[in-house]
Amino acid sequence: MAKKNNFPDIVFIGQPNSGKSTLFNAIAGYKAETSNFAGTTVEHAHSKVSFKGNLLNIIDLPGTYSLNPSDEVEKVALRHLFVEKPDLVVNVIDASILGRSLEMTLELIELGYPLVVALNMVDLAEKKGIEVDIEKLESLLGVPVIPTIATRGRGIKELLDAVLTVLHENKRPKPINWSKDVEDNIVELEKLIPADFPIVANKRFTAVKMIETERLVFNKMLMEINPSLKKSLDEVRGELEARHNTPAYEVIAAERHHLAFKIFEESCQVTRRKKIGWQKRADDIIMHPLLGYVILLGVFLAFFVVIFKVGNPLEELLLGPLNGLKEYLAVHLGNGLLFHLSEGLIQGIGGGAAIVLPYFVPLLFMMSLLEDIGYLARASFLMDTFMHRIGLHGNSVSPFILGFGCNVPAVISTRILGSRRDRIITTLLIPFVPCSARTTIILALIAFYLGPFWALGFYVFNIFLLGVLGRILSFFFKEPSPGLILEIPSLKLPSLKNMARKTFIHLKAFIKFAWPILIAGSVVLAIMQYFQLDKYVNIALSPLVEKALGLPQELGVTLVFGFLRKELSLVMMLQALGVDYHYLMNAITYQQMVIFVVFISFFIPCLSTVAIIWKEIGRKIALLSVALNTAVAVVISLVIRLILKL
Ligand SMILES: Nc1nc2c(ncn2[C@@H]2O[C@H](COP(=O)(O)OP(=O)(O)OP(=O)(O)O)[C@@H](O)[C@H]2O)c(=O)[nH]1
Ligand SMILES: [Mg+2]
Repeated sequence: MAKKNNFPDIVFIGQPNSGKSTLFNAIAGYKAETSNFAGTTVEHAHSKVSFKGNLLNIIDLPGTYSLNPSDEVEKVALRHLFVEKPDLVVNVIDASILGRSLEMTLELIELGYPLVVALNMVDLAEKKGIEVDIEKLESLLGVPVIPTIATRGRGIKELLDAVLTVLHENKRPKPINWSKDVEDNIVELEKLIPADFPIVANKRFTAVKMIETERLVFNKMLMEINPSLKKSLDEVRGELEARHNTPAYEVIAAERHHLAFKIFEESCQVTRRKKIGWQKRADDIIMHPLLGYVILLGVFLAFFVVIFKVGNPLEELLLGPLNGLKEYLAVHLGNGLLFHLSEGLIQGIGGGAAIVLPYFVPLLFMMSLLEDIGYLARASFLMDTFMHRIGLHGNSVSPFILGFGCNVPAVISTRILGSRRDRIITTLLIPFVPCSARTTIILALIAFYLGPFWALGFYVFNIFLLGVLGRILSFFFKEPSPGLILEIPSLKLPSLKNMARKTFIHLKAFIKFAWPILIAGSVVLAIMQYFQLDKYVNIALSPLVEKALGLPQELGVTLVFGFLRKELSLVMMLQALGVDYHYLMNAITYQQMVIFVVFISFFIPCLSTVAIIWKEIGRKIALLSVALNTAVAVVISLVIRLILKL
């Protein structure tokens, strides 16, 4: 692969099954591309990754046992290493078989490219009772060693930090020390290599490989290009072989093997299986490929319980006195403009309070709790593969979960996403997540009149729609820089102070910006009602409401109220039709009811959501969100109307 750009090339190299591809996928995610090595059919994956403002080109090489190629695939991988000369090598090694793995690390040290060791599978090593003293290993090897668990995304951030440091310092590893006689032979041969000789990496590495790879093509080639050097090489090698009474390549291999095991023994303690701490045991369950998802589902359901067991009753409790106040004012102020104004004011203030206290605070508090104990990062990691399908990263999962409670804190929480692109896509998708207000409508209408299975079906359809829209949006918002490197922190007990602080920071954005807009919007609507402008709204909306959707004309104005707060649509609908909830079906047909719910669910996000998108992401995206939701609502409602007709 020719270098087309000036991003540093980082190759992952290591023995087969050391976890290179797992590590690569955890970093590169959905942006990975595969291509063949020039002139071969051997595939490799590569991806541009942005990390802390640096673009890195990461390449996942096929596994190789050593730097002496033994089959075609290894040859291709190594030719890439030798010819393309990456800017940095990440040697991925299996910590549970450290001694054997270090032999190749030693070879890479000789190669002399900037090097970082990813000590992968430390979980397996630990289970085997191998405890690695990382600092000791680093000092023995002279290169940074970063413990990782690729399957759980652990250590990836630290690994990339080390990569950046080594790149910036352009630090190269110091050559290893051979025994005196081998060292002498290497130095001797090094001196014999002429200046114009095509060396690999450095003369020393070339000299070692010349001695070591007797039977390989390398030496046949040498015969042709430099017969006199070949002669000297044979002499040096002969000397070494005579002294050790073994083939030269075995001398080198044995020394390297010996050195690798010495380093292994000095840096590792093999104990009897120790008792594993609670954090690790908890991690085994939380990140379990099956149980992990069951737990995630449980957490998700717990959110629902909080929303409906705490949020809903709290909301009613709050709105009760406000409604009382409205009635009181109605009696004392009559039906004049003053009453309508104060009604609008109460509506706006109450509406904001009914979002903040019952939903916003508990939801954000729970989310901060999950973040604080370290669960959120793990949930994101579990959802990463799934989220990649819709063009996002795993960490978009927490805004979505929040969205089921209330879209407003969900939009604010997209601040945690790394890139603006991810923030935009996630934000555009959030209004399609049925928030508690919409769930109330779905339950009150679909579940009540058609049965719980229809409501569930609606939910499933909704999630499916999210996926489809995600794919479509990620197609439009292509961006060269991906960039999610999850830091998987250790599990720990939560800090109340931290949680309160985070909740408050997020709350501020709503109180200062969205709430005033909500109040103003409510007052404007109240004034409209006073001047009986709703008639005109109904007439203006009738092409959509009556002609396209086949709903009664009077429902037009309920859509406008739905814009203030989604569940207001329900109340306003009953009011507009002039019926009691239980007699709703006398006024409209089942078809109309379904279409109404579908339309209300998907059509423009509520005013608070639009306001918060405006504030957090920008005006254009807020308008785009309104347009997208309206378009999707119209299309889906029309399709459903067509289906129901048939
Ligand atoms: N327990 C544990 N398993 C891991 C870890 N990293 C990778 N694995 C598993 O190890 C196996 C091999 O991982 P790969 O990523 O395919 O290894 P590779 O180095 O790309 O292998 P080759 O491409 O064949 O050289 C997979 O089953 C992974 O799930 C880890 O840190 N801990
Ligand atoms: Mg692989």
